[in-house]
Amino acid sequence: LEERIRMPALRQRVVSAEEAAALIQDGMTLGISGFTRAGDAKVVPQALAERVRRTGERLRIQLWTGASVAEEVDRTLCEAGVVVRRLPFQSDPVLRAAINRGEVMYVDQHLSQTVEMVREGQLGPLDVAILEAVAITEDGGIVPSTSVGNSPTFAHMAKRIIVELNTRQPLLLEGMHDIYEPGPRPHRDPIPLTRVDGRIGQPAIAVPPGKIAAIVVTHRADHFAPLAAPDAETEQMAGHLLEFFDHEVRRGRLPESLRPLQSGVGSVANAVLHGMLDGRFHNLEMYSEVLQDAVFDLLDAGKMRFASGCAITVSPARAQEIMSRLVAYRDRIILRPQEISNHPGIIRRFGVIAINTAIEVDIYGNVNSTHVLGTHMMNGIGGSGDFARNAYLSVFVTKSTAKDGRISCIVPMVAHVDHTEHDVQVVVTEQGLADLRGLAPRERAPLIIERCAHPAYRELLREYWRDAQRFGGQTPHDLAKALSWHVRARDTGSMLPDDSPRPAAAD
Ligand code: 0RQ
Repeated sequence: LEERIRMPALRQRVVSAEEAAALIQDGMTLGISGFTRAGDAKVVPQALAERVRRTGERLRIQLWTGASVAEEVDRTLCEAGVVVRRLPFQSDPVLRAAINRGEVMYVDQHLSQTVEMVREGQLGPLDVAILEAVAITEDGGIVPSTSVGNSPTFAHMAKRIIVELNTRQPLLLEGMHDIYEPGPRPHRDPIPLTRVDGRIGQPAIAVPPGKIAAIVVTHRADHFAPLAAPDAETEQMAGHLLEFFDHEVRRGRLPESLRPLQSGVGSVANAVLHGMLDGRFHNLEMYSEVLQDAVFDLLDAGKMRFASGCAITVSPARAQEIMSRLVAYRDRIILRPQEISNHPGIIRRFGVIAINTAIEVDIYGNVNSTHVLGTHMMNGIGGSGDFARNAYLSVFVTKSTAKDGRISCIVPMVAHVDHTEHDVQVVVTEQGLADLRGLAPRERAPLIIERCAHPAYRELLREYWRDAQRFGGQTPHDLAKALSWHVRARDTGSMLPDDSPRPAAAD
């Protein structure tokens, strides 16, 4: 323990998870560590849920995180009926259902923005921060584990801090973080990060040691989710995108090292990055939020020179092996707070190529990433908006249909907009790729329909687009019919009119 808690006075603060959870009372706001299931606070939230179940007491909290956290937190606390408000991102099915029943108030935020609001008190006070750490330094600094997330600002703003000191997480993680908090507005200095591998901060989160109210020692591994294996369609999508990059290199618009890459979580993003193992691209850099399996493969293969992210989120199958070889990655990976990994100004500065996933795209290139049929929350916007609006190239990928072909992911009008047409430059489905750069809405529609829509919906979309033009305008729509596909799907389970041929099942 001396190695992990290097400030002797703080060793007195080691308590059980139950004792630490006793600091949390009804009406409080908790800010916990964790980003895409990496570096979550694990045992104190569970002890809290257990206490509520045992005592039957009334306890309602607001829960803030970095991004999605594992079942141990979101599901456990939700099932205990403890969470009344949650931000800024989640992906748990139990919590999602509670959100869609209107029981949990979910604030779906751009991931770079939360801490700006927290620091300026716009979301109210933060009572307790629960932060996973691999070590506490000689002067009380908190060394995060596999993610940084919002932890620096949570530590800075919380009245009290509980540290979950995780001895399972390798101490080698120390030194991989770059903790930097921008100064106050409106006269903030420019953020001095001018290279993907630049260091501008400290290896630990500096806090007054007196603020650390409790330390709980744990030995729990991150609970990562399995990564969906690539299928024929995700491989086709990756193929279209790699061909497009190749084309851009040949035209002299991109170097063979491309530009720093960002990719969302999931199998398409992973398939695209995997495709780069065999491609002509080399000396790649990543400026992203999540570092998944493929990043480690590219680093191993010598194709990627450096990866900057906010979290290491790998598949359970790879986690142990990657963590045991951390020494090989230490000098080629930096983990940053999410307001820096996702910072609009830095993304613009680096000219990032952003690859994110859509639920549906409309014929003009507006993207819905969050709401099924316009009303039901899936996960949240996450960092996709931070990157899409500010990227050198903003790419959105989606399969052309969902639910065995009953839903078209290319629609006349999206039923909820996360990314407007202004933030979307390339759309990719397994059918093909539409390069929308420099095109007006009237030029975008036929391209998206012909290149990206599934053949079973293409004629229906052509028909809509022909009719819509009768109403004129910069962006022609038949407003009476624009959302009729969604209404039909809500009422019948399918966007296809009764007499349309059914497309073959998606797989
Ligand atoms: O439903 O699980 O019930 O089968 O949506 O779809 O195709 O498995 O794809 O797992 O990559 O998720 C956009 C949700 C895609 C995700 C989204 C249904 C489909 C399936 C999942 P089932 P797939 P993925 C990085 C950046 C927003 C945040 C973001 C996401 C389920 O990528 O949340 O990009 N992105 N963040 O059947 C009805 C449609 C549908 C549909 C798909 N049109 N209508 N259902 N589905 N299209 C992360 C962070 O920032 C932290």
